[in-house]
Amino acid sequence: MAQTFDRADGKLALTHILFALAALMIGGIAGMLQGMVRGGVIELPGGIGYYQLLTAHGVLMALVFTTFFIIGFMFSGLSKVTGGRLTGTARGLGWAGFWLMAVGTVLGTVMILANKATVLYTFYAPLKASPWFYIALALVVVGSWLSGAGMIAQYVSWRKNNKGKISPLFAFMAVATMGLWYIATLGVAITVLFQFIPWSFGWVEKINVMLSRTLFWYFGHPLVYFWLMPVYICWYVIVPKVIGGKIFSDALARLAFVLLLLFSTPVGFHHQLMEPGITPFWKFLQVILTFMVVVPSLITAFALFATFETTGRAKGYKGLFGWFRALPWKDVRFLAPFMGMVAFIPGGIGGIINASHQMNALVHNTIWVTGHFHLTVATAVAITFFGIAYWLIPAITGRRMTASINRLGIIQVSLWALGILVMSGAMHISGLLGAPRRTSDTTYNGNEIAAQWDPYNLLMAIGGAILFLSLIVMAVALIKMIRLAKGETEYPVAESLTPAEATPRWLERWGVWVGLAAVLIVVAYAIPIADMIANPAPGAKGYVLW
Ligand code: HEM
Ligand SMILES: [Cu+2]
Repeated sequence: MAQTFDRADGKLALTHILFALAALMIGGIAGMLQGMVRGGVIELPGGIGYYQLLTAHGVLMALVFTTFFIIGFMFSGLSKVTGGRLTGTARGLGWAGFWLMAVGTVLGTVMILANKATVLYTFYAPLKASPWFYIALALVVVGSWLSGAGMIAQYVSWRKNNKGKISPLFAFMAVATMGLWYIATLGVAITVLFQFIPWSFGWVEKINVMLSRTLFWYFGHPLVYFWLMPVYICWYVIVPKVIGGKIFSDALARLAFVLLLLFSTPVGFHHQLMEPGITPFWKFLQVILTFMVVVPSLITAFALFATFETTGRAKGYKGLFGWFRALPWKDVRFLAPFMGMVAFIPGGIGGIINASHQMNALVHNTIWVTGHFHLTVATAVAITFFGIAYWLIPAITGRRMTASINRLGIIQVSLWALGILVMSGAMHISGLLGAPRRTSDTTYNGNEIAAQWDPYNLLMAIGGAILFLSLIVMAVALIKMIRLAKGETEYPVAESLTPAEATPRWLERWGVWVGLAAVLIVVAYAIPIADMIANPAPGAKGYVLW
């Protein structure tokens, strides 16, 4: 019997998802304009600064769209797999978290629009924003902590009522994701509370720049895994069901998540390879740890294709690659995440290039980097989220997904893939030719090398326009979805090929994993951070350069 989605839980999840998509639409306008400006197609009207726009884009896309979507999606899945209903505590914490994050987002956006926080989403010191911008960031982080507490409360309550059983895979993965989030956000919370807020209020004159950047990247790298892990939830748990198959191995999936929890944090220095003030040994160590994340990524690639193959063979498809034809190419619930997987192949390879010290020297701060993360977060992650939205919204609002929604979805994600191919491809090439990221249109006084970038700048603008068109199609689909007829839409959650008893219990020993994660963080960070505090550079006053 189809189980209707709990209405109160549906409302919590839907509010998060719609908030996320609103941020995506506004961020998308900014992104499209950036492409146009860089391509020399337009100039910004009304005194809007390029960096102001870029700050809005980075914050709304990388921080707001992702976080709200992830929290909404994970609450919905928890409700689904842990008995069809969130406990009052979990739901209450979810709403409290939502409101804190929403207030923080609005406050932060107002500060950016007022041109009082044009510091980009990385808010590097010594650029100094209004203190209210940092307070806004703090509200978003604290809000997400409440939501995380809600999810963990739900998981704990399930385990209490199901003693001795292994938890549902979705719930395990959601807890691992939020566990990583708690570890990661500790860094950003410390720098915002103890460095940026006192400094921007003028209570202290100077800021320790190296320390603040280090704490930012202590957060900034695991942030990318916080985006990716919910995507992996979809790839591991949702996609197998959509294609009519089963999860290849429950234990392997859990192992991948445990490895992500361990190796996502002690690696932030790979964003600081070009910075003085960190000795090469610590950079080397963190780069080695960075490459450990390749292991869970390859596990994931293996498990997914194993699922595709076993499913196809079970349906009777023969030959080495016959199973490929068994995949439901005309189902947006599959096509979108599959496109995400494909984008993640060059995205992942680019990541390995970026993290390698010598090659980083070539691409650092060029628009190659922007090309890289539009393949990863803006495609592998975003397009998977789009694929989720098309069934999730009808499922949690008790409506029936139609063929026409599916068709719009296919058009939308195909346009997105095309737009990214053009824009991100151009970014990669012109980045290799030396074009800097985070720069408005400039000819560098007619410089020859800069002239080489011109055709790619134009391609970026064209790609950006296609991406924006994709968002318009999505807006149309959203309006249609709200007006769908009442009915049922499946919330796809796959079962495992292997029996649940086959999963080793030690995978669920959180104390061990969090403890090991802490040990790795201490090994990678304790000495260099102690050094930054004990032997600080002179410290910087704040600058407002916009
Ligand atoms: C309509 C779709 C999009 C377009 C046209 C677009 C375009 C751009 C462009 C042209 C830049 C580079 C500007 C520069 O360095 O000078 C940029 C930066 C960026 N984009 Fe996008 N983008 C889109 C979607 C997204 C999405 C979905 C995400 C993340 C979920 C995202 C995250 C970012 C981030 C984090 C930056 C870097 C900001 C910074 O350097 O401070 N973008 N985007
Ligand atoms: Cu990183």
